[in-house]
Amino acid sequence: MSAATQGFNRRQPPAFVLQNFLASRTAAVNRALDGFLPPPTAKPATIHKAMRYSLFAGGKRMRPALCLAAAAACGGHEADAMPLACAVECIHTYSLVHDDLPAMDDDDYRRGKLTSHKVFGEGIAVLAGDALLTQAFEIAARCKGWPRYPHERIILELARAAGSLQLIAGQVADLEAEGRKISAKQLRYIHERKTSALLCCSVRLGGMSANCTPAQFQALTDFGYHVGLAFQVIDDILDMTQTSEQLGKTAGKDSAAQKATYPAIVGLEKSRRIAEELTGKAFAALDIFKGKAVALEALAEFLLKREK
Ligand code: GRG
Repeated sequence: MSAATQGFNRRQPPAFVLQNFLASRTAAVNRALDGFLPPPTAKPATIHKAMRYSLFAGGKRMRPALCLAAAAACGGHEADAMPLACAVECIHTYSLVHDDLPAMDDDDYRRGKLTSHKVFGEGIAVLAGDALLTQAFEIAARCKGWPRYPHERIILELARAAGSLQLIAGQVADLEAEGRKISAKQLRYIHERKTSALLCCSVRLGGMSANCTPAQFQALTDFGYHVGLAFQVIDDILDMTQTSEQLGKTAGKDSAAQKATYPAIVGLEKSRRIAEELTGKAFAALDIFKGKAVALEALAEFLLKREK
């Protein structure tokens, strides 16, 4: 065997670099979203400008990244997962636009920019949120479906995560808990719905686009559930410990609004431990992928250590 061939045989697969993964996938998701949305000049231009304003304001694109990473872990093609990754990001952005409205969290900044209603007025911001939610289903409707996950199963997955038993239920419970003392169990109920449901849906859709096995689907569900809960605990910690400039949104809002959060109920140190434990459970769920879920592992670690 020649020296060159020996070198070839010994070559290791390239190390996974999360920064490169995130940069390339964010660019790909932005290109795909640009293609899915009506152009900003389409009439009525105001609504299309407003939809694009919030969608391209510089979000971290964590849900699309999780969706694409889950597809890869199951041996699928990211191109098949891309429309679903974009659909989830549209739903996520709609929820942020509506959450920032004066009738809800009343925030002036999001993703480092003025919120939609501050730029376009409340009426257009409500409609931009509505249009992004509807756009998500239009994008998802174009997916053909897969043998284990027919087309209607995909639409059902999105509808359930965004609906009145999950995302909206979490927001309702969150609104109703404001200024009241709630238990850790009630807080968990809010986090499961307000945050974890859509993150979990992202990885499940990625798996579905790879026609994943039932065992892989269960593993992705466990992973998404725990990563989603850890994400919210970290979000609450960051709200308390970071500045508005670092976060790109108003910091310290939770305590100002007397919101129930893990740091408020159990303190910062215990909250950090809870986030670590939840991330540990998310990692454990990935065992079934036998080292093929490198991107999901790296994302879970990144979400635990993030500073914004
Ligand atoms: C209005 C139906 C409706 C729901 C609103 C999104 C939401 C529910 C409330 C916003 C406040 C909040 C703490 C939501 C939990 C999910 C969360 C932490 C969102 C922020 O997600 P990031 O950090 O945001 O991924 P970017 O901007 O990076 O995409």
